[in-house]
Amino acid sequence: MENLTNCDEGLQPAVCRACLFAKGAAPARIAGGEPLQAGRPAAQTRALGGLDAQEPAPQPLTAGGSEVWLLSGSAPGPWTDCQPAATTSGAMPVGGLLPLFSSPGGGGLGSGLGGGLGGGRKGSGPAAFRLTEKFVLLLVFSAFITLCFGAIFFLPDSSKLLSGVLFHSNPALQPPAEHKPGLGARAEDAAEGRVRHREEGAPGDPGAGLEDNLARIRENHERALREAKETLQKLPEEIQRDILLEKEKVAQDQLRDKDLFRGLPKVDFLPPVGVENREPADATIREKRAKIKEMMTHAWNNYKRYAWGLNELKPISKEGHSSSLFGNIKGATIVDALDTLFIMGMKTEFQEAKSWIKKYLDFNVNAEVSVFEVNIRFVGGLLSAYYLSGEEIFRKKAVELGVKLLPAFHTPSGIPWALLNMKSGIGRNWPWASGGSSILAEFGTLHLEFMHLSHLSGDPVFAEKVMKIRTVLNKLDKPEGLYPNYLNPSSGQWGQHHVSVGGLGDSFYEYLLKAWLMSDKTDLEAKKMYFDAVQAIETHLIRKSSGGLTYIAEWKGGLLEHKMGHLTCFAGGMFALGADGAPEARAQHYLELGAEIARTCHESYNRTYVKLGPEAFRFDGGVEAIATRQNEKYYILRPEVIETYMYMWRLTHDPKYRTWAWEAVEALESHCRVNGGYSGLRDVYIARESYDDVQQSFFLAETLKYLYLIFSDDDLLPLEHWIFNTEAHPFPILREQKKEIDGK
Ligand code: DMJ
Repeated sequence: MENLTNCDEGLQPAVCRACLFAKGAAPARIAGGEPLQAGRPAAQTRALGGLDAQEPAPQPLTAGGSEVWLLSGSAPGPWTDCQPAATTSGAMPVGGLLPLFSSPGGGGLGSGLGGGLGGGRKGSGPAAFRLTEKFVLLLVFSAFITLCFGAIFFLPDSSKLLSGVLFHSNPALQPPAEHKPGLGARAEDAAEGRVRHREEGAPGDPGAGLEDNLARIRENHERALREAKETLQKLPEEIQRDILLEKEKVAQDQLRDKDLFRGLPKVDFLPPVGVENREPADATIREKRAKIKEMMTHAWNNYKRYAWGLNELKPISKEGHSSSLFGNIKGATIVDALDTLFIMGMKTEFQEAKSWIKKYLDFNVNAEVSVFEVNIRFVGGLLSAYYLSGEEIFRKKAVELGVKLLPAFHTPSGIPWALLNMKSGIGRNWPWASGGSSILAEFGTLHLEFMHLSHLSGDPVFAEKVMKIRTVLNKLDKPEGLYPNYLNPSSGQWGQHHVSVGGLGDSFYEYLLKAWLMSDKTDLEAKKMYFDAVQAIETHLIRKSSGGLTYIAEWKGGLLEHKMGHLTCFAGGMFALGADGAPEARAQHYLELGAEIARTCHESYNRTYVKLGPEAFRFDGGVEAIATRQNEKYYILRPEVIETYMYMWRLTHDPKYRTWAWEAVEALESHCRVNGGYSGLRDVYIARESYDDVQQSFFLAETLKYLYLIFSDDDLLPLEHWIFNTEAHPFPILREQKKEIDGK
């Protein structure tokens, strides 16, 4: 079990698979204990690990056409974690375990069992075992192996064992249990925002049983086999070249790290446009806006009182809430709230936050983080704090974090990993994602931040990384013009053909549109990709219910699931914001489409008891805009519906959007506000409060900010000057972006 325990300790899951599975191994260390870099294909890493410079690659034992790798007991030497049985140094040779394969000369039973079992047969060598004894031993040994494999695959709890041992055993990174509230799962798991990019049927869903887990295991296994085969087809020179390339990349990143601390280039700070924050002329609107600021004060003060410096607040337990999304990075609420504090004029609080960041915000954490979440909340929060305040500390921290995220791009295709250990630079994907794929909404939601990182650091590397993603996407065929949610970073090919404008897909589309807008409308490629995608979405996903509600369904290999997520509701604002760039004849259409989505999402709120919407609602089985499954009835203080109201208000000034936004304020106050802050709810259809006890950082970053903007004049953060990232962090439009970035 020692090796399995090693698999618990933050090693790449492929390492652990390597211990038990036929090929596809990816030892996390090479000789000398140097960690291998993320992005090296699993099989390739195995070959490298075994090579140890001049050593021949370990040869697997071939049995019945399939290669078998065995666990070594506690083999010393470079492969300290897991070791293929046939390694040449420091490992117990296969023959040492299999008497019939042993040669009298050693390395077989004589040196293995013979030396050990032979304790009672002093002086006896290999020949001391008779053929029958050998046969019996072989039988016992094979029975043992069969038993082990049988237990792993077929015992009722084997899925746990496998996901813990083979993939990764850090419980924090196990798939969330968001669909389980009714079954005793913690709603805060769901509430951690991890749910955002997941879909039903993933592990943790009560509907996803052992079968699903085993299917996923098989899928992962097959992928490992595929990768191993690919590597085996490579010539040794190619492998060597890949190693060198990989090493160069790592060295470059290290240099960049050092350079950064020698100082960032001087950047002229342009005073931000539209941050004056004038009081609205209308007294009622002024009052409402003041109320929203009071809500922010309540949320912030309680976080400060009970969870200061931790990631989020548990408003019922009155203590900190740590989310695995951020590894050991701390202070998510502080960083996420910075710009909301700024625009609301909460200067003292902004200064407190700044001092904490200066002293304590540390990215050198030895834990895995979600690249996407850290990017949108931390990089995004720091960038906008810099652009609003001009304080250098925020620029420095943003670029420092950007550099730390770069190893996530060390994959054969350049499509980044979802998860990254920021200390070791080792990355991997969510174990539940189709065939080891990266997620469209995750790798597709880096563009805005990375373009700004290049702008502020003078280093084009960030922009290059995200442009590479685009190149890969543009080369691929899209089924019916749609972008599947899964893309394999090793092969650069799509995974399952599932398409969604909600979880797993959403902000990819948002970032195409905003990339175009943020480039001062010079990034025409992004514009084209956006409008092409929207056209395919309209044709294949957008439907109208018999009650006249327009909704966006999900697409699974050509079949529609008539369900819309709360997350999908952001799309109303997106369609309206994009209207401007559409051909004239279509502009009005997109504005109307935005309005229709806003109405549908408002209905999803209105049809609940608490007047806040569920996580997902359906248009089938005789219902419209209502959650029918218990595990879709929760509300975790999400912003998407209010975000759409904000864009619709700014773009149409139809007063109904302020009315709807105010309804949401009242509902939040009546049902989510508690002494210790604001809490999400487990069920929006019941009168009894069913608190999930999490005050999400995005409640301060997004929900309250969008509400505040709805009751402010349009000249507070005007849309002609600012682009909101997907976490509502405002970035200025990069005027003359081309000159500035290309000119370096
Ligand atoms: C936020 O972290 C961001 O808005 C993200 O893009 C989607 N989900 C959450 C809030 O629901």
